[in-house]
Amino acid sequence: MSKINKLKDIISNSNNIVFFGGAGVSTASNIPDFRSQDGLYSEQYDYPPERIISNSFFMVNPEEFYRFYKNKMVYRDAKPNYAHIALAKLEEQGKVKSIITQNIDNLHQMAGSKNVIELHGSVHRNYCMKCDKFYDLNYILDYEGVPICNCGGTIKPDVVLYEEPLNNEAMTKAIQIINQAEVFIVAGTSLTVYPAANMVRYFPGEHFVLINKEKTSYDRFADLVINDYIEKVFEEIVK
Ligand code: CNA
Repeated sequence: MSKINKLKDIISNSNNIVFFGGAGVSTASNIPDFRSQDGLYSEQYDYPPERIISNSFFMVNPEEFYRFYKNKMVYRDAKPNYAHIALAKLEEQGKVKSIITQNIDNLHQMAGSKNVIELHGSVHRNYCMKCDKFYDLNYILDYEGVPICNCGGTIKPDVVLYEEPLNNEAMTKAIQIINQAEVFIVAGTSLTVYPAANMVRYFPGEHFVLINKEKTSYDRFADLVINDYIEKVFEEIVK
C-alpha cells in the first residue's frame, strides 16, 4: 500500500484526529517559513531574525522590529491553500477534532476551521502595552513606523516572541488534546522551536503521522513519515 493510501486508511477509520502544524502549512499560500532553504533565515539582515523577533529587541528597538515584522512576517492578502481547506473539511466531517498551530497567520480560521489552538498568537490581534486597547491588523500595517495607541502607549502584536513564554492556557489545552487523540498528524514544522516541539511527545497513541518536505529529528518516532509537500498530500487525501 502506498503511504498516501495508508494515510487515507488511517483518516477514514478515525473520528479523533489532532493536527499539529507549523510554517510549512502556509508556504503554498506564499508565506515563507523560517528554516527551509529559501526561508527567511536564509536571507541577510542587519541582525539575525531570531534576534529581531525577540522580546528584548522589541523593547529596545521597536522601529527595526516593526520594519522587519511588517515586511517579512505579515501577509495581509494571503489565502488558505489546499492543506487548510482540507483540514477544515475534515473537521466538518467530524474527523479532525482540533488543530494546534505554531502559525500566526489565521489561515486555518479563514478556511473554516473552528477548533484552532494558536500556540504562538496571531498577527490579527494587537494590544496597547499601556492601556490594553485592541487594534486589528490593518491598523498596524497602515500606521507608518511603530504603531502608537490613542493613549500614547506602544502597540505590540499578540505574537509570542523569542524569550517569551507560551500562553499557559493554550499550552495546557494542547497537551490535553494531544494526549487524548487517536491519530496525530504533525506537518510542515521543523520541530526545532521549543517548547512547542516538545508537545509532540505527549501523544501516546498508535498513529503518529509526520508530513514534511524535509526530514526532521522526530521522524524516528513516527509510525508513518511522508516527505512531501503538505498541500499536495492533502489534495490527494480529500480527492
Ligand atoms: P520552520 O522552522 O520554518 O520549519 C518549517 C518546516 O516546514 C521545514 O522543515 C520545511 O521543510 C517544511 N515545509 C516548508 N514548506 C512545506 C510544504 N509546503 N510542505 C511540507 N513541508 C514544508 O517553522 P516552524 O513552524 O517549525 O517553526 C516555528 C515558528 C515559525 C513559529 O514560531 C511560527 O510562528 C513561525 N512562522 C510562522 C509563519 C506563519 O504563521 N505562516 C511563517 C513563518 C514562521
